[in-house]
Amino acid sequence: MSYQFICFLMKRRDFFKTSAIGITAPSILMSSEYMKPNLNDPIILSTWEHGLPANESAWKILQNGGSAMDAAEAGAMVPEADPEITSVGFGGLPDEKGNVTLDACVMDSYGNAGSVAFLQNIKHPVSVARKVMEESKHVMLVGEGARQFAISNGFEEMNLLTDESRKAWKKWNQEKRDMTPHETHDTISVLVQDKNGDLAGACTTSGWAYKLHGRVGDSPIIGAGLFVDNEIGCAAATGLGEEVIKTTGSFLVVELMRQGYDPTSACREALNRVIAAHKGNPDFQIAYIAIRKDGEIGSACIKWSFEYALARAGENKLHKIKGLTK
Ligand code: SD4
Repeated sequence: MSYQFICFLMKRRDFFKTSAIGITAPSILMSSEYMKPNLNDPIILSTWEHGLPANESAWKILQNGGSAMDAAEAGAMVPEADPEITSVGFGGLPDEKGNVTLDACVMDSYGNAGSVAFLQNIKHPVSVARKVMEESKHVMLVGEGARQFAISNGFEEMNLLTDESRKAWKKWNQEKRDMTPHETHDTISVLVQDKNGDLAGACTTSGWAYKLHGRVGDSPIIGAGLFVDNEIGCAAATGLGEEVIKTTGSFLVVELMRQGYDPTSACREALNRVIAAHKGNPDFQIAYIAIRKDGEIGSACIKWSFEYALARAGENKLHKIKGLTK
């Protein structure tokens, strides 16, 4: 028997010893031991400063009896509609050819998912993603097909470039400076737990500014930009999508919570894998946010700092955390 295999067996034995119930599937142990649903204490957790107004809008939906999914969608729609936010929806910075192309996804408490990628001329991709989930047999629609689906479901077309974003693109087009991803990345991800303890999430972005035409990031990819498992918890990402996709980041965070990691440790562990793959010194940002079924929340980021907005118990506040690397 190899040393690694003996260690593995010992670790499993320890795990089973410390669990109250005995030798059954770890996920079942976790759900009965830690995963008592957090009831009557809704939580809204969003990325970045624009999470604050998003949380406010989501909170109103919950107060009026809306579900976690209703609230997550309403939250994500706030920065989508705000022309001042240059990384989401209307006013989002375009790709290298000057087209605003949007990615978004949603996931509800029943494990349903909907997503759109490379969508153009529609202000609320998150709502189109929800329609894909609820009104089609599919999970993901992209590009022209997604646009046609949106129009046939009553969404109006509009030009998403503002004067400011057009100016910014023209300036970039003259210089063609390689943008580092963290200069322009500010996706909104919104995670919600409603008063029944049910979880849902939404994620929406215009992606990496001046990206190659056709580029799709992690935000519309279920398991990368967002993942919800109503038994265990939910997680969402912001930052360099290419690296989130390669590690199935949000799914990984939820699976780590299933294995017993608390939400912050789960976010850190998921990021540690990216950090290790980049020899301990990545030059880009990724941040995760997570809610565990029992109401504990967590977050971590790779570099510099990251802010998440947390609405809970009548308070809506921005929290700043430091990166795991310098
Ligand atoms: C992307 N993850 O398209 C998105 C961008 C982002 O904060 O998160 N910005 O890669």
